[in-house]
Amino acid sequence: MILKPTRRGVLAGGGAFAAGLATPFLARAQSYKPEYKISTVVGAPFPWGLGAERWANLVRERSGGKINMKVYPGASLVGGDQTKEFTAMRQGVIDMAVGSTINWSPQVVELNLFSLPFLMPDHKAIDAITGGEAGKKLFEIIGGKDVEPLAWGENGFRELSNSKREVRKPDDLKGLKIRVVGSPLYNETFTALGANPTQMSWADAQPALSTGAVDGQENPLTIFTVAKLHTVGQKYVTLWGYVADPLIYAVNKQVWGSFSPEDRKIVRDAAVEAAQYNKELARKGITQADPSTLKEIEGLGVTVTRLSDAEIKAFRDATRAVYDKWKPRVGNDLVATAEKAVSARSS
Ligand code: X2X
Repeated sequence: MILKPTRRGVLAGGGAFAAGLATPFLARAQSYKPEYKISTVVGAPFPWGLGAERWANLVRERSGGKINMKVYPGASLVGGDQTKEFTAMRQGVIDMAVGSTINWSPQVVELNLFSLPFLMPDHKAIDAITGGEAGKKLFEIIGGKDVEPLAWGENGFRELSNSKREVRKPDDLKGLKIRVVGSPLYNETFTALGANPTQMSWADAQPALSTGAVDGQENPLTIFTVAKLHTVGQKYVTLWGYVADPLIYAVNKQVWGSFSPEDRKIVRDAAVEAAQYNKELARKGITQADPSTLKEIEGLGVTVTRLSDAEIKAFRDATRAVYDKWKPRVGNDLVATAEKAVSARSS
């Protein structure tokens, strides 16, 4: 059925020689889908969703409309269960994703690296890991699982919020019900701190906060502001920067293989540019040089607590056993490479 018109078209275009050259091209052109679905957990105007939109727009523009990518936020392609996103992409149920390392860590255990408490003290530390040997190794691992990773974006440093009280020391967390996601590493971290962690998706988290079924959560401040978490009772924010989740821009391998080399370059370059834009947005307003987002949150009547180094050390000490336990699970070499990159980073 498909072959006949193709052959006729090719032969009409100039005989057997041209047919030999042109067939692979036509076969490929025919296999392009009308739409490529990008999965994300949050859409625009979160930096995460804006990055995914930018990726789609750049590719549409540069491919002359041939590659049409569409963002599906809310992990809607996996029924809201964000921890199934990687499997769905691997199986080709979804074509592409801008996914959090946390959500993919149940399938890619090495991605728990970024969830080791207090591994990364600042943005330079994240960049030293993702931009160095450890980042390369992680892309190789993902590349071995039917997924082509293209670029590192960012959700961000995950700060703690709750509805009950200011948290300055581990003891303040005692008995607080905290929503977490992803890997058992989070359960262990919060249990070590005396809190009462409970796993749930982002879709379930907001109603749970709103009804008081849980007291608190941890997420980047851009998620806090855009999702207006102060309206679901989150009155206290502690800046402790205990983990950060990078995002990975990625494509199912079969889809990737179906693109011409020129189109692959378009998709990869666009991912790198969009991820850079995403990172800039994710880092805006939360640094000491530019605290505008922090001010905005305080303006909402939220108490924002910045911990001193000594106060952070108390949390680090309390979670050290979890770090040590997970180090071999993540991979001793990989963690050592990441630790070295962090201590050698430029300041
Ligand atoms: O569910 C979360 O907390 C979120 C939105 O940050 C992730 O998808 C990891």
